[in-house]
Amino acid sequence: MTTKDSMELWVKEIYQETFNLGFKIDRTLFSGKSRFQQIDVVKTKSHGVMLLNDGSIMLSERDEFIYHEMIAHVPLFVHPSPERVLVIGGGDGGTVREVLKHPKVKRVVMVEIDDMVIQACRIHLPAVSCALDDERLEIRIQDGIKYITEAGEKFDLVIVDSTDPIGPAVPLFDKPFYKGISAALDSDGILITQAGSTFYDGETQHAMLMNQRPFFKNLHLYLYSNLTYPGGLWSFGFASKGLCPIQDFDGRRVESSGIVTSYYNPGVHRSAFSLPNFVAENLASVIDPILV
Ligand code: AG3
Repeated sequence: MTTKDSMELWVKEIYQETFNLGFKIDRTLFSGKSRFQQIDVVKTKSHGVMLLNDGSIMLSERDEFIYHEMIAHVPLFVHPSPERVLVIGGGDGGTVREVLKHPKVKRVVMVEIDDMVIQACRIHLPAVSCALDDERLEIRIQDGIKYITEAGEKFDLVIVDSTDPIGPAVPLFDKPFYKGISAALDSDGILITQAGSTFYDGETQHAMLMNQRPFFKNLHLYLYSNLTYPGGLWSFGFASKGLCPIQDFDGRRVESSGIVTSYYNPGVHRSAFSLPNFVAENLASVIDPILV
């Protein structure tokens, strides 16, 4: 995770074994090895506190609002009555913090496999983990795949706030998991998935969407900027049983909600689904056209 360079410590995320991304460290706040992974929380010189799992940057205080607002508000402002939300992963709490800003949401279940992530973020990232004690939230320390196969509860929205599809996260990008999620979603259901870098993960995006295709009527990809993940322009998958992220979206709902955001707004929502040609061409056979 860190490297000593002229006596200075740096976060060094090596991506796809070919290049690295560096951030200068001020000091280390937490370092622990759980049953599942290495977890580090460091204070960087330029991006505030940063969380890393197995050396991959999960979030920084400086830009986490972008990721968490986009993963949550896009589907919540498309679904007409999002009352029950399931978050798989997301132990830092950023996603549930945004989800719980919606008064319509009555119940959130967050299924995080690694309690150490939650505990480390409660202590060192209070502005991210601040909603973890909300009374509408049930936290389950459990494997998301196991939960989905056994739960039997229905949801309006499922958000998979996962790491990259490597190691233990691979099944979270596979068909059986998406089949289980589809079964757990009600008729207007939406699934949001962490879909990687537009530049470096084209194959992963294609494979992920192909695995979702049999279980969802509409499949889309949408974009957001990121300062701390390799490649800068990252994406989420939007899969639904029928709702269209543009046609079923009414920007006036955002304005009248009074929900305060720093990145997300109706214009950002719409434009996020406009894909650069190289992305659209790569995914042409698997995503649905946006009709505007
Ligand atoms: N989820 C991880 C996104 C992937 C980051 N990948 C990387 N750095 N190679 C972030 C969790 C935030 N709740």
